[in-house]
Amino acid sequence: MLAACWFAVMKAGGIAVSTMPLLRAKELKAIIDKAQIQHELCDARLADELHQAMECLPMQVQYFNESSADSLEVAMTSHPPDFRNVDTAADDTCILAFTSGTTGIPKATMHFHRDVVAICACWPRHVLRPLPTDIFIGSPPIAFTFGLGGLLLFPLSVGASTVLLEKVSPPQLIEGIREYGATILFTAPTSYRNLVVNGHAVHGTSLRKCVSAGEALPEDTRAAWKDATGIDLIDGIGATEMLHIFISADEADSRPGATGRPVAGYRARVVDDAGNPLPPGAVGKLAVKGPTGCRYLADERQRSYVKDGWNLTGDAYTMDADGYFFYQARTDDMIISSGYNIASPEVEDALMQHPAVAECGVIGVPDEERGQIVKGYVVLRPGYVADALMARQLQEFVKKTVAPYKYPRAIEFRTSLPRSEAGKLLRYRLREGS
Ligand code: 3UK
Repeated sequence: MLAACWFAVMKAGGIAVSTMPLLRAKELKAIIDKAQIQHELCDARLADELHQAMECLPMQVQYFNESSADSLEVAMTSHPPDFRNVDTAADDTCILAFTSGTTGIPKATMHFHRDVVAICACWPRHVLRPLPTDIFIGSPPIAFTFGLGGLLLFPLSVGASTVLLEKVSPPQLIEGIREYGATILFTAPTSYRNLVVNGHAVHGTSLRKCVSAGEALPEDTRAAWKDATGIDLIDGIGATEMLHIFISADEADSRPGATGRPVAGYRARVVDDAGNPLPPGAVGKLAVKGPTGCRYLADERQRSYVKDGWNLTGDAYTMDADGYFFYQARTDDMIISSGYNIASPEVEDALMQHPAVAECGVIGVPDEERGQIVKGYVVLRPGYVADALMARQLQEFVKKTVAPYKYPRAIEFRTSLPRSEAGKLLRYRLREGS
């Protein structure tokens, strides 16, 4: 089954990928413009959305998943099955991957043919170590480079197979794992958290390796997954700009609370605002260097992402004396309240340890006296009542679990939280609404 996304051929040759349903017409138009798309392959079920975005843009569109005489399926039958490979150079751009846009207008990152080969030679070979007999499955769309690597490039690069599910909610993932005998699962921390509820359904299946990326992995999610399934999660931080994972640890090498160490081929360090390396234990900006790196297409923001050859991912990290990297927050998710630095994810982790909390998101909101105060948005588990008493209980719980000054002075109950299709919490949406 082909996931519901579209592929478009750019003027320069190569492919721009994006998943349509999550994009508003405005964003889609910006992507089409930026990549100078000339030909598109689109799922027929998404034709209306594509039309809205296209307006007078001159493009050739071919639809698939439809029965008409001009469908892609029919067009393919008139072509011979063998073809000559296009002659490409290692440093030709082959992918324009659009950033997931958690902060605003999507940026296009250019990746070369050699980058695609490099990501297959680094993290999978040294951390995941898949076998040709493995069957990959997961939730990220292949238009997101986490999914592109995990569900397409990595399995194919070792001769393994992959299951591309169209719908990837927890019950559908479990069904897919059972039906196809999947052995390697790729998904985001929230998805593991939701899957844990059905952990027994995963227990005893063919699943042998589970990869978490896209957001920080809370320790209690890691522990709950291990309890429910017996499998140790493999955490890894990647970025669209870097194409795939560059800090990670395998099951045997992981350390509580740490993302891991730089993947073979990559170097990483924690730096201050001037770019100077900081000693172990200090919180600073994560800087990485390796065979892949950021190349924004025609975007001023290149200058702030890459400095002196180091990629600045926008994450605050610390490193311990053994070279393990510990995630703190996105640098713009550091809350400064009465002069204290408070990392949103640390408060979220604490809230999530409370049995009443199903999901939560923490941001800083403006406050006259303190500059900012910590505010928590909480989705309760069924059976708990969203009232002032519950808010007070959660506040007391955070005071005891982390530190009194980090507790959320404001709590708002919600029935759901804004997330990207890849499962990432969209804190900027919470900020917009605060
Ligand atoms: C955050 C993490 C803590 C971090 C991605 C694997 O997520 C991917 O790419 P994006 O461009 O976002 C990048 C940012 O997401 N992040 C990702 N993984 C982790 N934070 N722990 C993690 N394990 O802020 C990073 O800068 O959407 C992930 C492979 C390919 C990818 N594109």
